[in-house]
Amino acid sequence: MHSESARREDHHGKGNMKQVVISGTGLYTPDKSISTEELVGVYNQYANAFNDRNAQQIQEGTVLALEESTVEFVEKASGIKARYVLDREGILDPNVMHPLLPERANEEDSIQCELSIVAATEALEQANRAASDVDAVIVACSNMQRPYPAMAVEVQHALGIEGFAYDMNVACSSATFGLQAAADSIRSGSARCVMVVNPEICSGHLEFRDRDCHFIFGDACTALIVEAKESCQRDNGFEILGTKLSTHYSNNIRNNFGFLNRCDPTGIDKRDKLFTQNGRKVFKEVVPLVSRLITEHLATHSIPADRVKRLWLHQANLSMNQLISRKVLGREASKEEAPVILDRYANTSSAGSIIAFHLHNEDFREGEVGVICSFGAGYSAGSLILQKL
Ligand code: CO8
Repeated sequence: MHSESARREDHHGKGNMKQVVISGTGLYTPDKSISTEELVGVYNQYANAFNDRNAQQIQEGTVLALEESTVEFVEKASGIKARYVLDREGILDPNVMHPLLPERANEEDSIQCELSIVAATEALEQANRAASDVDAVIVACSNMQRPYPAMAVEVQHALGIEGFAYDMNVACSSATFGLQAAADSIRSGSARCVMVVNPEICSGHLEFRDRDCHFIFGDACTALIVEAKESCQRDNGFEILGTKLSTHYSNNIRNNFGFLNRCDPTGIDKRDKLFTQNGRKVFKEVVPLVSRLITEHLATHSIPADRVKRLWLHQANLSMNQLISRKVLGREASKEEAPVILDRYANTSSAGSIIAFHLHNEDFREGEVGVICSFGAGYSAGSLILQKL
């Protein structure tokens, strides 16, 4: 393959390029959780109150009655049984139905910074690194709680890190895109050790009053330390054999909230200022896109599917993951081969595949190979082939 197109196809650590490793991972899990039963309960209280309030219009046919949500549907359609959240009270109050997270003064750590520090501290410990060893921070997630100063610069400051930091947003693929940026920085020499953090507060951009999606998301934060193999302080991390990213424009997952429409005087459709999706289309279109991405990526590295010990997939929908694994492996994947954390965490956007990796890699032996793969709005998808050192 022509070298330039090979570089575009896949960023890998062969030839005279520096070998790059993930030397540590960390996870922040909120201490509060909401079961699907509780969430369905509050939705149904809201729906029944709405129907009572609009009984006459419903009878006249000018307003559509809201149907009840059911635990059976949610568990069957998505595989989600519970989700961790930063605030239960607001979400479970039928008169509020969103997290109550008071704004903080400029002098205080922001919420995303606070979560990032917890996950980052665990990742640093695992990597046998101090914050002073890190020289770049990438905060990569679906939504930043403010546009600037960058959350990443705040995290950098809070941890006492020198060097540079920046935010990036590629929705559910933010972590894999951030990891490729980190690996590229190390190979190019612009950084020696990079921290990638994914503080996902999905409950803040979810409409809990929408029956079609009220159950989908949860909150969590992941962190990873990426560095050159030659100077790594841990001898049993994971080498990044290659990264491959792919994007295709789609309107099927959107959030139109932005600085130009905050005070929209026409108030066209406030519902579009939170997460919206055409879930069925996403399912249909993303499954082939992602299975092709992983299959082609493995082929670039001459790695047959049966050499892959584990797929740490984005956690959006159980059937979706089962289908993707089946297409990649050519057979059903066991729970060990494609671990699921969706049942307890729900979809935590970019943190999902990293949570699966963080919680399910201890049994890897030297030379064994696994794939982290994310997918989501954009559409965006990212694949990382990892080999245990
Ligand atoms: N309870 C009972 N019934 C329901 C409910 C409910 N809660 N919701 C819908 N139904 C009904 C519908 O009314 C419909 O009824 P009918 O057949 O009579 O019309 C029936 O169930 C089927 O509805 P759907 O077609 O909507 O259901 P699906 O089987 O498609 O399942 C899912 C819905 C679970 C949403 C599924 O489509 C899915 O998971 N799709 C993939 C989604 C996905 O991967 N999205 C990626 C999003 S991640 C991302 O990138 C965004 C990042 C930004 C983070 C945002 C944070 C907030």
